[in-house]
Amino acid sequence: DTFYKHQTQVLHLVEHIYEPISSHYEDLTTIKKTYDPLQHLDNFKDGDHVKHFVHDVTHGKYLAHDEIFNIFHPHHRRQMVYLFEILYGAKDFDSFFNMAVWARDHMSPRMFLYAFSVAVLHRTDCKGITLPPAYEITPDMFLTTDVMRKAYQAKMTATKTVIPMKFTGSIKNPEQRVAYFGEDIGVNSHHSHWHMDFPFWWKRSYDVTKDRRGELFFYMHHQMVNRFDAERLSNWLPQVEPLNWHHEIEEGFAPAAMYFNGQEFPMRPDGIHFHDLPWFTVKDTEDYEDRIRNVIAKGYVKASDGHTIFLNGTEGINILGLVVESLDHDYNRHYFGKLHSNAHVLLSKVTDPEQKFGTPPGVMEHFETATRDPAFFRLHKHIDNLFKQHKDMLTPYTKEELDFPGVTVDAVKVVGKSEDSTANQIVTFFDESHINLGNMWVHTPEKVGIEVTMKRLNHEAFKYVITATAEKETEGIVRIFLSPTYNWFGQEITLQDGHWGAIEMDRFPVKLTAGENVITRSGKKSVVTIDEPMSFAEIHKAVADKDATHFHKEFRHCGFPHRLLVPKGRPEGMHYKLMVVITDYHKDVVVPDMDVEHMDKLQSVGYCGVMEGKIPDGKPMGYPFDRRISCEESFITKNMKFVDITVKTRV
Ligand code: CUO
Repeated sequence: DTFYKHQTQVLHLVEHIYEPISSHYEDLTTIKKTYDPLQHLDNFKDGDHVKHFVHDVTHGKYLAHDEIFNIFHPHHRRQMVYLFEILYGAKDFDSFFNMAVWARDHMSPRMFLYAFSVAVLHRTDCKGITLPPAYEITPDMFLTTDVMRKAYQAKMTATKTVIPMKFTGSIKNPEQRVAYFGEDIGVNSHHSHWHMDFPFWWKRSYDVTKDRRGELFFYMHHQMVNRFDAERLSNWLPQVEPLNWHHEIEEGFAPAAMYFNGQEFPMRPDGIHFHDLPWFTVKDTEDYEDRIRNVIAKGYVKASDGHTIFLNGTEGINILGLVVESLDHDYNRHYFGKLHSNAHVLLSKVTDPEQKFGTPPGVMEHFETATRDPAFFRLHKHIDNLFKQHKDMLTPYTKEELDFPGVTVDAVKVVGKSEDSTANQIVTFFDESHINLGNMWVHTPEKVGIEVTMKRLNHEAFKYVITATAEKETEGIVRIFLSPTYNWFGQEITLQDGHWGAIEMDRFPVKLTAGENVITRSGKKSVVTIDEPMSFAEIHKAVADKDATHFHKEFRHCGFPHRLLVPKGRPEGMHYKLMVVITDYHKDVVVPDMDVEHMDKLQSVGYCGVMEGKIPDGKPMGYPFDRRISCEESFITKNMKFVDITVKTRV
């Protein structure tokens, strides 16, 4: 019961985020009227912290209510982190919540929301509490201006309305063909959620394990880029080109969106060059990158305390991820700079580099909006190439390493659910996302529904059927990847070229009995995706029903949207290679006492890792396709099977 009470309180606090706390909620208004943080300093880890915070906020030193919170702005971030530390350090739930209520009405809504959300995600007494999807809390960060305007009209006139939203741009823009991916609200909330689970400003002193977070930074973005490339291919577009600091950014982008305070997101015309910012230059960025490239080429990094760490071990990729995202003091973060963050800022401010016109931040400076801009994928392709440079230097896996003695994969089949489905064919289609805007405003009469709909990619349910023979009873990990068969020119993609572009579909442990095994796995269970998040209304209902199944303590909210698991394909069918590899569970798993059942229960480990604890699969992410493959014949061992499948999009 306490849990449901807390869950409801959290929901109420993130409703109508741009308006003062609603007078509808008595408990919240009571706290608001009576709570004085200065009277409760002992309830926080650091009482002085609270004192300073209250002083600064009440003396107008914090970002004003109608200013735009930008996580990449050092002052904004410092303020947000300060609040986060107070909320995170509150000694019990009530102190945490009371302080949050106080803060909510005293500061910039999105700054509050960010600090509060990260605190909810990390406090042990908030385990199981579900935050509504970001696109319902701050729809303005996901919707276009015309849609928001229509929504306001509907609200003013209290008219029930369904507003269809179009993707930005016009038919003249080839990038428009893949807007359904970059502008998908699920992709954007996944990306923003990932960055809340793994904040780049996270401090070691918070004492929370973020296992292999540098590697996850590489891998999650690597997979997003690979998936974007696959979507491009299915729309007859070539692979995304990595950004180059000295070439023009060919494609412009017009977000057609407006901040809550009425300022427009800046647009970028075609063909702009990077410009120096007053506080760092393009040359700085290049220099930092050169230093990273040198370290990769040498194969070791000097830690801040002077000792040498070689990058050719399994830790190598993780360290590089930390360096590129500038996460860890251990690896000379001043020497390597903030390559990735600075690149986001350079792109975002490219049209007003000197801030002459006071242009607000571009989409690249918010994790909720970044992937809308095709340049996001170009930037991340560029960053991804650094990681590729490192992986290419590692010795390719040998046959002995790749093999799983005694285990053979005999056959692999994909079976669709629908009546007309053919074997080894997956059908994709477009349906609609719905966003309820009811939570934007307090004074919307309850009965008035204001909803936005937009096209979204989806696919029919399917399952994998894998036949494998084992000489004796054993346990394995099944790793499933998808890779386009032909490139943009229509030439067959070899494994030598194509391994880096492999898309991870699933990874799960299995028990194998001696003899023949038929492994059936539903696509739905994929360890890289999550189901559609519960809406505000659904969470409220689940609370009212006290339906505990929705609030499992281990439940993960980070993960790629399940409906985008399968790339779109083409109307006539597009060829893909489905690559299935079974490896030795006992060699791979690095968590003692982790049994198959337990490991199989972990959700969305693929791109989001384990929230607090170790990732059981010790193999490098992307294994065995992460390293160079010099020759296809010598790579494929009998514990692997590649089959041709088609992805057909229904029009
Ligand atoms: Cu996710 Cu660049 O890290 O956006």
